[in-house]
Amino acid sequence: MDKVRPIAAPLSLYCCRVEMALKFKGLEYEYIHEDVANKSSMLLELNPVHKKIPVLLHNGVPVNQSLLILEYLDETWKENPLLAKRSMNACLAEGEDKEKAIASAVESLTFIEKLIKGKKFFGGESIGFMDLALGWIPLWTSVMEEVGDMKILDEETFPSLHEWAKSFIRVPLVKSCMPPREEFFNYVQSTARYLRSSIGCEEAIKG
Ligand SMILES: N[C@@H](CCC(=O)N[C@@H](CS)C(=O)NCC(=O)O)C(=O)O
Repeated sequence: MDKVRPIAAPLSLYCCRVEMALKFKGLEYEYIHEDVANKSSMLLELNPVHKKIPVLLHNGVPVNQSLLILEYLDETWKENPLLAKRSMNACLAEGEDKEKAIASAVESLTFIEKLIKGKKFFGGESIGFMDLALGWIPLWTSVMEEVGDMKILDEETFPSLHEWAKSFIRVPLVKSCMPPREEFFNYVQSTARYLRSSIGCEEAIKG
């Protein structure tokens, strides 16, 4: 059985974030109390860079940083997902499943549309954390739409997100880091073909 042990303290809200996720996922865990005023050698060894809690120990392997821990939990345990399913599902599925996956992707984008409305970037006038976190949307979505023969990021439904996407990909540093569209398209197309043929659509969607 998996051994899940958060090294944490009840008064740390970063730790509460992780504990909420563990409970939300329905995981059993063993809480290891840490006193940050007198840090344990275990904490210093497992988080030598920041020396902070929370640290999640999964079968002895440490994961640091509360938001990364949330992502790790979500990728490791699929039940009660914290993050919306990716649009790759809509691209791979067919028929009714495809419609459902598109509706789910559109629902997530509707939420994001509300956040960006009236702003140039998520943080205001210049790029911030959220812009980088969501910076995959413009290229990924447009390529998925083409490979999956579908429309997700419709300009009329998501005018603000469209404006943001245009401004974002025009920023020189963003441009310099993004892969060329054609190369990315070929990569996604061959990945989709591989997933459809080797593990079957059903499995790909679950995974
Ligand atoms: N970015 C970190 C922040 C964690 C953090 O600041 N933890 C505090 C407790 S609330 C800590 O360990 N402080 C000890 C120290 O700074 O030495 C996260 O999200 O996990």
